[in-house]
Amino acid sequence: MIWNEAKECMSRDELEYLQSKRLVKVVDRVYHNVEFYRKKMQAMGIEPGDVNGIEDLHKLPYTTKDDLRDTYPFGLFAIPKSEIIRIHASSGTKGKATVVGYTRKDLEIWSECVARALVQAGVTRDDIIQVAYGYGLFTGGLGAHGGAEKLGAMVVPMSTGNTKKLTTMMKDFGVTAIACTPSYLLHIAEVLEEAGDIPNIKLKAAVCGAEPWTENMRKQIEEKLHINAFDIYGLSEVMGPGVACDCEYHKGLHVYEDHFLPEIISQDSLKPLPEGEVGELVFTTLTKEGLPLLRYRTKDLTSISYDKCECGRTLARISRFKGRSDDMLIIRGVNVFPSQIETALLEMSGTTPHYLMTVDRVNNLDTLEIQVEADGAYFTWDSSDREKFRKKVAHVIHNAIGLAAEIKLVEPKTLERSMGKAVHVIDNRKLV
Ligand code: DLL
Repeated sequence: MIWNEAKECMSRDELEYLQSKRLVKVVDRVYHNVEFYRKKMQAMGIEPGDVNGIEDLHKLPYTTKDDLRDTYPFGLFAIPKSEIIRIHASSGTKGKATVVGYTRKDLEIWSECVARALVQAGVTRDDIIQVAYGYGLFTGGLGAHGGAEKLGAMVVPMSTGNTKKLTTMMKDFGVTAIACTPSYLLHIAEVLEEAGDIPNIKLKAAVCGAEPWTENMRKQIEEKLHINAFDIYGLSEVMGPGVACDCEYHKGLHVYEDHFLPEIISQDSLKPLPEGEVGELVFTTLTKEGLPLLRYRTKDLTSISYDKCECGRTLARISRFKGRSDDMLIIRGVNVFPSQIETALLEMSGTTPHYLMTVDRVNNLDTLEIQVEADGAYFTWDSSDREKFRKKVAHVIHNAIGLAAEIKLVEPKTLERSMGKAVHVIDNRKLV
């Protein structure tokens, strides 16, 4: 049985005892196996023996995405590479991907966590689930896939991209559950609606995440498709989808705290905040072998509650996300840092590093246009040379951010210069 399948959760005391035991072990492991942590702890005058339980968590150093970048690709791995059986990666800052590695046991625990989320969404082994997150280096596709297989449901590994095929299979196979981003599900709903196919589907549940969405969007999805929609959260550094998920009461996302120890900290003082206050979510992984992380700063803003949920689960709940404390955008499920564009432009000739991104949502699909200032010489070329160059810029930017964008080359000094922090992004998406 998947732990908590029957809501047989531990008491908070039992859970905290387990967390403490696991924390002591993970601190010892990273101290002895990861030079980065050993050096950091030594610089702070901490030894593994100083951490005897979760009450000592505050003594430990934080970890950031930049630390992963600086130790790229495998510098934070805590186990020989021969034990790593899978790699995933997400966007890093300043041009380097954030690489994460999993041992066999890590993959088993990941599947278990996603299976828990699916159970919370009412999915069972009798369901047919379409996984319409991207497969590949992104953790969404294979993460959801592993959890659905663990549960024993019938998995249709759709991935993203072919909505017509997806809706046809949804009808023909009698698909009962779907895992995809909420904006994509709204798009799917529109396609089904236009074809008059809503009465012809058997969908009953959706497990959506990977991007910000609102309670309103959740309700829209539920009403349009006559299903129950759930909010699943995760990040590749910590594991992937399945770090937390909401239950049928939709009063916050239950964090799988036996594996991921959460804290909410103040972005200014970096000190832990009391229950209920909004701050940055931080995780310490308690069981990961490949890439254990101490106090990883997610940059996601939320609050936490330790009250027992109406569903009976004792697991802490985080509220729907209030945004991020950095400039990361999530466009069509892909994490994009504007600085990646600047880095790419600086590395090529013929452009200046001045750019403006405009993000829109058309038919529930994100669109991205990027205006880039070209060198003056560009405007003296003939139109076919200009088009060739525009395509080159589009290719370079696509490679840098992992996402195709509509590129417009504009004359030097046309983009507004700011007196303060440069404005590089206009995000017109309205999360209603
Ligand atoms: O997005 C993992 C995932 C896949 C989660 C599928 C859920 C479903 P990353 O690409 O590393 O991993 O992006 C992680 O996405 O720090 C949040 O800012 C955002 N995010 C993820 N889930 C949610 C959610 C995957 N339910 C980043 N609500 C995180 C709001 C979310 N934001």
